[in-house]
Amino acid sequence: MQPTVFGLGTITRWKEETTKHLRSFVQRPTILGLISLSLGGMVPLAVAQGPTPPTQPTSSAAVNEGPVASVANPCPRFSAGGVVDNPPALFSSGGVLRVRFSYQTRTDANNRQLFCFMTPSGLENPTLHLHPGDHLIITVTNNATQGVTSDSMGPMAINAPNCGDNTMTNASMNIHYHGTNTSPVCGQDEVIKTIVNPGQTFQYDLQFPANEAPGLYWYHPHIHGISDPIVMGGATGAIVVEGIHNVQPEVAGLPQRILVIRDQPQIQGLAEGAGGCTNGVPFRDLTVNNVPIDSNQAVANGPVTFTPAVIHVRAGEKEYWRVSNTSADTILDLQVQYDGVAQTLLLAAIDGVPVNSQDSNLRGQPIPVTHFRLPPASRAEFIVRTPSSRVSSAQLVTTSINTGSAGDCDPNRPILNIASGDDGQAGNDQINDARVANYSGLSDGGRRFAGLATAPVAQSRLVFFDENPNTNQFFMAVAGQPEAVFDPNNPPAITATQGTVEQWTVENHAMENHEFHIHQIHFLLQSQNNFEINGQPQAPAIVGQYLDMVEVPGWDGNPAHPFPSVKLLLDFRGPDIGDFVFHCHILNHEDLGMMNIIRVVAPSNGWNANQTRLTGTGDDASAASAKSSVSNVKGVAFSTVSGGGSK
Ligand SMILES: [Cu+2]
Repeated sequence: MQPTVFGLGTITRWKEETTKHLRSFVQRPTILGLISLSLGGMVPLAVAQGPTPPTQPTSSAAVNEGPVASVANPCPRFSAGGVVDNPPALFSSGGVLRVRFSYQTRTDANNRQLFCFMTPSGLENPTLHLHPGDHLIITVTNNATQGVTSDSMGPMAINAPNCGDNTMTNASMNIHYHGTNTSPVCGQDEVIKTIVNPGQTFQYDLQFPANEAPGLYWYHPHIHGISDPIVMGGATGAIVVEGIHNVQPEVAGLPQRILVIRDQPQIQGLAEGAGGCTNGVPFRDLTVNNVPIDSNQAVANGPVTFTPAVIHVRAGEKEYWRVSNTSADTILDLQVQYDGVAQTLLLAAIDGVPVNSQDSNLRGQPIPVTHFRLPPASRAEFIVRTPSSRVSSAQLVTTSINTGSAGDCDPNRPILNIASGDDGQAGNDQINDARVANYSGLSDGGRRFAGLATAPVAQSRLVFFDENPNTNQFFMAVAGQPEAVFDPNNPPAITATQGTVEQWTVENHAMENHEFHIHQIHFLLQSQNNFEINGQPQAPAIVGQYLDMVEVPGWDGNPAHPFPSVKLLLDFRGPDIGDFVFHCHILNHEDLGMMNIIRVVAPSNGWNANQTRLTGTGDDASAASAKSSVSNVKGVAFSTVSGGGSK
């Protein structure tokens, strides 16, 4: 059957290279679409409330609490040079954290559009503290008074089965729980179909696995086409899965800082330097915990300066810094410098997983580094020794980054001035996440990836980043398939089997860096290949670790040079089945199409969990499973939106 084109849209973006993008929305009649989101017979708890709310489902775990009213003075921001405190924090109790969010937008004095999640009491983007096994129940109302003003995309129909509304607009929102190994079903960490439009209320009930690794995660909206301006607008917050003190005992009892680094459109609209990044102008400005570090060029073509934010520390004391790069587009290369000398940081966790904690023994082993490369969406947690009284200049900086001939220039710039003095937050237990809990015995609870390195590989695949500079299309391509920009109505490009391990090679065919992310699972980074021959350094400390983000540098364009690539072991041994996405986490690229869908299906004939494939091809086995699943789950998908389902 010929596909039917039923919609066209254009998107405008800040950056010249991506100012125009033509999307064709292709409806593919497919039986597989019918089971999207509902594999495994999970019953969604989510509720969309329009102007005429349908009957509300309830369950013991999730009680509908009604719409969340708009909050006055939303999305507050601090002044440049301000003191950085931990964000406000909320803590689970009795296995549940209930949160009510009003999603709002406003325009700041520099005409930048801000976005945020506000609690009814006025907390902005609070850090959500949970324990493994807890439920995170979020009732969120989309109170955005206007859509993304930089976006001219028209409404787009989302094919059934739907989760919430069935029309995606430039004012839609949803929430992704980045890095969490939670379920991709409607009402949990589902982003392909989940649509909450202005005036609507949606309820999440996210169950964290009992063996979730203790560490730092984060949340943000994930609507395709507008994720970049929304994340840059600031609708992001940290999630802490508690317990790292019993996996990396070195961090137990230390003063703790939660540092959420964001980016936003540059305040002066300065142009980046051509090639070589010579003029000191960054692509985006940074903020840390909403204290801005705007670039400032006082004289045309003159030097660009930055005013760092400030923290107060006690001299010569160990602290535990938990840094989330919640930038939309900005890669960081973090370094702590005392009088210009790079300090040794003890890296305790990457992307929510304590380093060296999954295999060999129960006690993780921190990794000493003098800098750490943090792709957008990645997290680094490390022990810092604060400067002694003899140090005159102490800073957290990001060193200069050039992401390739088609990429961006980011100069060396300061993020924090580290000021000695005991008047700061460090050790201030009045703020209840200002200190890591005390050690209370080694934990075996968070080792969900143990044994991945030696598990049999069920399938090997090649995926790659590519760009078409003539059409400004960005692709997350799968070898052997035509390149296509993302469309939420497309069928999955890859079908994998729950219970297996796959080895993926991720290449970069484009001439700028891209950042690989897959939802729902982590992967073991086996190797970084062909980086140096393309003029790029390997990132330190990440080979052999369990990540949800990895950077693949740009190709240098020399036909004699192989593409840069990374080799990954993907862990599908967890319980999650369903459809979810893998994409570049430079969100500007994701919005332009650099995303694709994977379906994980329950094992069927020809497969054994944790074993290699026995007969047939993977796709054959998946198709057989999908067909049988249709009859099992038909009629279940989202019927509870008007039905009254329970868990
Ligand atoms: Cu990218």
